[in-house]
Amino acid sequence: MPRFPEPKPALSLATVDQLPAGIRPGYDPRQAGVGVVHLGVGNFFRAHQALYLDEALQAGEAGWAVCGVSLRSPDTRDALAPQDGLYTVAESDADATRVRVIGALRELLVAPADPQAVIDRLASAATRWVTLTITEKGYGHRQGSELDIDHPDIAHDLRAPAQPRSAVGLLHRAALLRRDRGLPGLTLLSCDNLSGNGRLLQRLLLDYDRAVNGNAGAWIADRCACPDTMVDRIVPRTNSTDQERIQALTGLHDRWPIMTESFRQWVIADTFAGPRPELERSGVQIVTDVEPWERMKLRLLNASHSAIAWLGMPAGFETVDQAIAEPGIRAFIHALWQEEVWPTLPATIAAQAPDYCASLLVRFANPGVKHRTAQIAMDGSQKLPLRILPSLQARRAARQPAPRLTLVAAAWIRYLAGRDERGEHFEPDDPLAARLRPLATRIDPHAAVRDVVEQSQAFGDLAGDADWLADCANALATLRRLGSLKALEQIALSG
Ligand code: CS2
Repeated sequence: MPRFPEPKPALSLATVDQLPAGIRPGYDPRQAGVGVVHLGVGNFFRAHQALYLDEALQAGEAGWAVCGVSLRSPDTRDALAPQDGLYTVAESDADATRVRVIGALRELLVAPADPQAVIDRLASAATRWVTLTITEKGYGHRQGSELDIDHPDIAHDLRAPAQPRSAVGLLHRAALLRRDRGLPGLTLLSCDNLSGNGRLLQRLLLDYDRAVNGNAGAWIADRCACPDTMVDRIVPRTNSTDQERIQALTGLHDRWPIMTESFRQWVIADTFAGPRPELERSGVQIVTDVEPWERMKLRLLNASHSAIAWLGMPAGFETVDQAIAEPGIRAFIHALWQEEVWPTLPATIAAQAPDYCASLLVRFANPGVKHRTAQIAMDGSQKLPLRILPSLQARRAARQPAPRLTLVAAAWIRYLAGRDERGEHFEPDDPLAARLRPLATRIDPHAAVRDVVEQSQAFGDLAGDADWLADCANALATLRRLGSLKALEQIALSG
């Protein structure tokens, strides 16, 4: 008879005490007390904000545990509820992997299944903070940041504000209840990679309030705070190898653990509506102005991530560490930063950029974290305007060349066509894919670029810049003809 290995016991409150101190939560999760509602309870939140709040609980600050809300799928709740909300985070670098179990996630809700439970939690007296990671497309805004009343979820909520689906609709409904019940306002922390994310969230809430005649605008503006934030940590989707590695380290079966890097950063503007945990203890930076941090991250980290994804994925590089190990890609990314982005940054950020980028190269090369290029390549219509466009516009305004940024834009358009360099088809992942894919496949590269630029509305005033459109079409033609690596080589030789 074959001998199978003993199945590992499942992680839960009943088994967690088997783990050594330092790995298990150093407090009793049952006593933690929920004071934070998180919208969009995915891997990023679980490896970032939840960890900081876990450390606050660990330090004895009660009342900062989390109710995690999924706005779409029940997967996270289904995986974590049977293990009492506990999950393992592994921090992995070239030298070591360190695991710990997070106890901060105490409740799990699924908004489509029970929107009223979410509203009740948001409107409860115990709730002080709401954190959000709902991705760029989850805000329901137009470029230029006003509320998009045609966005399907927003349009739904404007018709039925008592049964909201969108984050903005849920928050607004809760704000009305809090105001009517005489409860304090909330600190609403957007933790998505958007420019001025807190200000954007506030504006959308006020736009929404006007659209539903809620008369809560003054209450939201005066009582709630929406600080801008900058969040940073590379957190890929979990794969089965990660799960096995982590299980081998803890000896407990976790249905959905997380593998991430050891680096993490959180910068928050110093505007809170009420109490806050002492997050500085965990290295959080509370500052007066987040913009320099946000710019540095979006235009250097996220821009180069997108470049690696759109150029690397169709060329067969499945993960960021594979792509950055290719000398041509590494040299291209370095030149993109140095030649085209650094000169557009304000002096204070530009001075830090060389060190910052050197550390990015190390983070991207981390062999412990398998960050898939296909994951980063998605939602380009939402990402490109924040990551690539501002640098491109600054270069054009200064009459400086930008062949690398232009190639990245062309690479996104090629990605949208859904065909890799071996001729295999794939589904481009973008909220506008159905509209843009047929345009991106146009044989004439000039027509493809013109139409995608126009229809995506992702390129601002570049849509009217005939010289840039021609450069972008030439870059697209080169990518189609030669593939990514040869196209990069051509730029390197001409530079
Ligand atoms: C990535 C980000 O998926 C993406 O678009 O660029 O999620 C990136 O990993 C994080 O912003 C790092 O903090």
